[in-house]
Amino acid sequence: MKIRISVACIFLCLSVTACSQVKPPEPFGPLPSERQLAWHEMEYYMFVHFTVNTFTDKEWGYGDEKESVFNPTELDCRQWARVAKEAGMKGIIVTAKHHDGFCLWPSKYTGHSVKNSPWKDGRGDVLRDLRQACDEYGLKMGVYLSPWDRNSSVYGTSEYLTYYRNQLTELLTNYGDIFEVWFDGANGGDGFYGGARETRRIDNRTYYDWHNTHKIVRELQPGAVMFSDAGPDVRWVGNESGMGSLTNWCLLKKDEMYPGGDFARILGEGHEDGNYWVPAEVDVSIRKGWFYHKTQDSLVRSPENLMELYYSSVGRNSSLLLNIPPDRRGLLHENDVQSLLGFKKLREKEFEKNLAKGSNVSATNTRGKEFRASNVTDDNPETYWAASDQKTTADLIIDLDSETEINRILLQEYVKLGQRVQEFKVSALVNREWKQLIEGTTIGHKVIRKFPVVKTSKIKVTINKSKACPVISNIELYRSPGD
Ligand code: FUL
Repeated sequence: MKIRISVACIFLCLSVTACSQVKPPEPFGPLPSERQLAWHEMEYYMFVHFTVNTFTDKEWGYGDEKESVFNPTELDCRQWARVAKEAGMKGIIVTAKHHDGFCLWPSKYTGHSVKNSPWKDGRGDVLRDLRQACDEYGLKMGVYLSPWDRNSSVYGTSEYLTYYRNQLTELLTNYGDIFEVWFDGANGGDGFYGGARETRRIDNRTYYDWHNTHKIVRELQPGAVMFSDAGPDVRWVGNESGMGSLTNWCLLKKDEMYPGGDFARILGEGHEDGNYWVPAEVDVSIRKGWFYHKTQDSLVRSPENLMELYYSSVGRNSSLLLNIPPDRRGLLHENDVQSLLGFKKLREKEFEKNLAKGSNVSATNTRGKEFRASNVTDDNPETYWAASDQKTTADLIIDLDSETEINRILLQEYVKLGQRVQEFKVSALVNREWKQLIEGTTIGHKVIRKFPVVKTSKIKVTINKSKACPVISNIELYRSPGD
């Protein structure tokens, strides 16, 4: 009898333990790869446009520039890296080759490069210097290799593909780990083309045979993401003015797209029903131009303007690739540096204290103890709150303990399980009633939203619509000094 009771007890205990171990939600839809997840974490990094254009005062070089024009007097990649680091950036992407075809490294495959310039008597290599500087400052490095080459005599023929891939191979073999390869979409037109001085048009759907070029990147740099209008890993946001889209899916039907196509709106919003994970990157310049022009020294974006860019990029589920063009010395100009560092200070003040950190959170639905609501305020990106399967709406109530002034909210989905939320709103308890502060659509990796200051002891985040049970990893609240 005694034995039978003990067996029954053990059985009961085992089943209770089994029941309390609720399974995590099944992943939903396309998911980010490891390399994309690492990229999502970067959020803010520097673009460097530098080539013969810096010395000829152009934005697009024709391709006939003499190598001798490239002659920076104080080129110092360590200054670029030091500034990037101090500004809080995580990496630097450099125009290894822009449309003019001039190479910032001594490529074996052309004479149109630093090796025939007076800089360091032709023995210099900007890529090598940048690699060393990035390593010294703990930054990642990326390369821009323009597919359009207005210098190359073979541009427009199949021979050019070999040339392009050889150059890509040099860049991906000789300069350490590359985090992003940037394929821009400007394609074909008039140019020098080895002296032909003519217009060459290519069919950007077929000419580049991107599939085989992508294979080279995967093989040589498996950790690198590839950027272009249509991915494959990171997509253009569809404008160069710094505007991410409020609705921003990390999903894209990329097979229907190609670099240089007319897809601006789709690129902003992504496809809600997209079949690949291809998040958006906002590329924008601190000046009007991408390259340095003395006439723009007084037209550098202010710290406040950069702060707005941050909200419209990182705050809208995108990353911010901010261009700071070195001047003819080869240095980032003092005005740009001042603005960048001013922006860093503003950002620190803007997000000085996360008022939700450690707060108790309750939810109208919770999947199980392991997925409890307070996971969203525990400052651990690996824990999350999730609702039960089939539940696609829920409220999360953050208890701030006492009346607190708030005017910013930051939300993150646990994107390793897919992007799910389609509609949400945020309310505050004011005079015992819920007052709506904002409404939104997508969340994804990160959304940061502003609203007028409200004094409250409770904030409610309502998920109104989600493709599958919502999975939220982080919520932060701030009282920023900004509007
Ligand atoms: C575009 C180029 O045409 C511009 O010159 C610049 O490099 C920008 C970032 O990408 O496609």
